Amino acid sequence: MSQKPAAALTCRSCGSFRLAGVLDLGKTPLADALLTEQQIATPSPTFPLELFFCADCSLVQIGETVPPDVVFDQDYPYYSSFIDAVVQNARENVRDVLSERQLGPDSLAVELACNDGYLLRNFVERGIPVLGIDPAPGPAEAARKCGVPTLCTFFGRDLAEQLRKEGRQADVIFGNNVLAHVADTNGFVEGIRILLKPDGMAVIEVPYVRDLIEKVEFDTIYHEHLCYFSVTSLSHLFRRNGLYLNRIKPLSIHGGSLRLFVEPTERMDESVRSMLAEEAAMGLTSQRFYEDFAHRVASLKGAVVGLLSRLRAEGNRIAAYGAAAKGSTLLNYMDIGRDLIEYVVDRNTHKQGKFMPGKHIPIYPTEKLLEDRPDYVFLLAWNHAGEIIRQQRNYAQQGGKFVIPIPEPQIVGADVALKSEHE
Ligand code: JHZ
Ligand code: ZN
Repeated sequence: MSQKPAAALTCRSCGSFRLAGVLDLGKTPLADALLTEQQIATPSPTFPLELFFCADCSLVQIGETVPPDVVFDQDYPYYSSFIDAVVQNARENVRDVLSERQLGPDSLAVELACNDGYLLRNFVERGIPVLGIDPAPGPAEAARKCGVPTLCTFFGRDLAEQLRKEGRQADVIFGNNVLAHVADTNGFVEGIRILLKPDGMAVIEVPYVRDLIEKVEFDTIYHEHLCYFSVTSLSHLFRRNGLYLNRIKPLSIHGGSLRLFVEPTERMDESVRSMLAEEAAMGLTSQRFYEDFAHRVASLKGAVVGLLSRLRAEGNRIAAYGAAAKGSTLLNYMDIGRDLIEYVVDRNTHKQGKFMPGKHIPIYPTEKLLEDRPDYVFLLAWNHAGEIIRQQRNYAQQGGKFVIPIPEPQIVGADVALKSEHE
């Protein structure tokens, strides 16, 4: 592992210079910057994508910060409501919060990065006031259309102060898959403290770095994701900003996530205590835990490219499913282009008709799979394998097969598609 020269980088959370390089994925284009036909004629910008570990607070992070207004621009294409598992997870999250907190017409539920309103509409339906905040114009407009009043802007300390002055403090603040995305990590967490009522609670979901490392989910590394959290690093981050990580619920969503319950008063329960102890015992808080990761990622590349190349050499046609941001990292790092994958399908209408960044593979509606019947479908959105395979059972019954790349390449056919229907 290379030790980063002290000059340039400091930890996004604790400010330490003691950052050690974990993995270098080279220079890649922005993962969600899907291209139009005109745009593929000119080269897209690429940015260094390198992962570091902080020896002081254990936070794993990338070095590069692409300006947030470039990442979350007019064309930001991620709309949560296209993914059943995400909608379902949000519904359960709200139901659980309401089962332990009495919220009514005088309460306020805020969501940071409310996207298209997939979560807050569960409160709107119950007559509980909400406020959505999201910097991406397309999803923010979609949220307003489903009845969620939404501020299209970035959240941080200043906005929190302003809302508080206006008397708009929150009983509950949700933030799913947003903490890793913000450039001013401490300012964002401090903003949560400012905006919360003294007896309020923040419910935050983040992908878990332990799953990333253990299951070689290297493709979840891209410029949108600045941080990759452990319980240890989170606990330091909240405490520094006057908040306490009191409870954790592990979730399987997005390859393995944590739902964090954070409050202005400390009352840490056993779920946090045991995970902190487990992380220390398994060495996740030391550089050594990350040492062979780069090697495991390189081996995975060999195995995936080897499999796809063999299938093509045998005369098979391969398409991919899911124009996911993670798919962009995978294709670019593994150098997989149109010679191996003919096209990608995706249910998100905002992505259809565009092209994958860097590799310029075209994106079509999912119906194309049944019409065209490629021999294999490569699951770029492997984290939704169950949902996708269930939905594509007709394709599978007609002989189509799926390739799941992570944690190791695996081919599945109709038997799995039919079995997963009953799960
Ligand atoms: P999916 C996103 O990452 C972006 P991505 C973001 N940066 C983040 O933090 C993580 O999520 C958590 C499509 N699909 O969820 C929809 C279907 O077409 O793996 C999506 O385009 N049909 C905010 O982009 C893509 O696949 C389906 O049935 O890596 C999946 O993207 C399903 C299930 C998905 O996230
Ligand atoms: Zn640190």
